[in-house]
Amino acid sequence: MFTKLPSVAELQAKAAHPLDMAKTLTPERIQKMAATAVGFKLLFGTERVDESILKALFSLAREAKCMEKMAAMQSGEVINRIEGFESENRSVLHTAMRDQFGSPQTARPAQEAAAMAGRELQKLEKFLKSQEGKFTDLIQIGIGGSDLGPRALAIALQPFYRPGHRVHFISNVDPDDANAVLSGLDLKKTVVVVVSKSGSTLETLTNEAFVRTRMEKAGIDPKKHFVAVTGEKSPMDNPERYLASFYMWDFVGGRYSATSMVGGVSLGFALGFDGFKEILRGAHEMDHHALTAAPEKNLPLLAALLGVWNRNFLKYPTVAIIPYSQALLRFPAHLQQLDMESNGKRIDQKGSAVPFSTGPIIWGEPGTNGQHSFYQLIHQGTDIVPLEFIGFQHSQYGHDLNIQGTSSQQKLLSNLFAQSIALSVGQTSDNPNKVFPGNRPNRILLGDKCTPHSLGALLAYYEHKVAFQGFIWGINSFDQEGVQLGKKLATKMLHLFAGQKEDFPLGQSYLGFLTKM
Ligand code: G6Q
Repeated sequence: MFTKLPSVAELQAKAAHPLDMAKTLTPERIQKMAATAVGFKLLFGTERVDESILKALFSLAREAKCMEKMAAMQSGEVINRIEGFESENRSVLHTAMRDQFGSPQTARPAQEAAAMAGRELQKLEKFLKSQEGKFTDLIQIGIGGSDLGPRALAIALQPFYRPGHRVHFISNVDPDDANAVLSGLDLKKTVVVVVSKSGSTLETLTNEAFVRTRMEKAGIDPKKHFVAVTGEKSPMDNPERYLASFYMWDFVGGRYSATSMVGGVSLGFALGFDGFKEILRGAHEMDHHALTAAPEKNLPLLAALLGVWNRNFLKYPTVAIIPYSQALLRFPAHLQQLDMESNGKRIDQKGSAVPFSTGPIIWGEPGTNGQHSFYQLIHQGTDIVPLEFIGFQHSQYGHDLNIQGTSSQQKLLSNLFAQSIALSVGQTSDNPNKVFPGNRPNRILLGDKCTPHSLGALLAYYEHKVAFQGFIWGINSFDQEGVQLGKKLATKMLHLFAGQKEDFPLGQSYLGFLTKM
């Protein structure tokens, strides 16, 4: 168990006397505490760690067998399980979806999964060619893992879209979501991709019916406009109803599925097949890095260890992820799901309640916008919020203007670096209202430019950071029992709405409020 690992006691002792960053942060430290891989630099001089703490964190990684567990995951061992109890009991092979570029996995389950993904990719390439010129707009209908990752990527990569191609998303069962997207679209030139691994998600099936009906009313044959992405043999696996059907499998979790066909159809439509493959290539390079790089140079492992230091030893309950990049507008929302659904767990892989904190609360917004909103609390509030900044040296469009000696991109980066230093070092003053205590841990992940390739790498960096943390805590990062109870009760509630008999007095009393309004 995590708390019994030998390095934990050492780290606890060190955490009792944390560094004072006002005295610690130097130009040399910023230079030294940096690691580079797959086009990204991780700058962590502003985290509250020194060489001896880092050394103990690397011991922790060794004791928790982080690298062995990453190898087990990527080779397809059954790691999604709770020993001795009914559980999903499967491999975790989202990495196989992008294992198409050399240095392949040699273990049989991983090879087989990569071959299955390869076949779907070939199908996608053919499909995109066959539909060339027919559609200007694509709507993706899906929710949770079948929405957040693909949507975050699609928003981030708009400058790379093929001319005349637009992508839209419908996820919420709120009819206003579908209506807002549908208004203004020429349905004759619209292709709809319905994405549901289970093929049985209420919101998605409802929205599919909603849009199908709209098409039928407009005299359009949905069969020529609807594409399915689903699990084999799911209720949606019915190629008769669709223009094309693509598959995903049990061994790809919803929140890890953006690089499967779950993201493939819409991103391939928008960017072209080669553009989607660039995302996969970037992700694959980060997979290989996570698997093979020494812990001291391994970006996702370093990020995971620094996160564990902040969470379990300095005891901070939340993490803000702040991209200084408008492209990454919805990336924090994807990471919220990725991290909190994976590591928001209270039992270990043997089914015992854990006596320590696991996944933190993840939230975030792009900078500089956040600076004009919640940064007050981050600088001077009573709770310390560690921050993960993401930035890119170059803008995507490259059109920029020099105003008063600096470009907009330079203004963006100035703010990023200034915040990192201000949060770390703080400010003294005779006026208590102008005191900044500093010691707010933060780090910067700096890339060159947000492109399909770098975004694929960034996506995988976070997937592996989350996985490494789960390995350290000994929890199962790949199931999501926590969302089941609400779904079950919502079904009971729906029965009440439909006037059916249902033994659910608590729900009945809520319903009572509606009729009285
Ligand atoms: C992700 C979760 C969850 C899931 C949605 C949609 O890891 O399992 O967010 O993706 O509930 O599920 P379907 O794809 O089955 O519709």
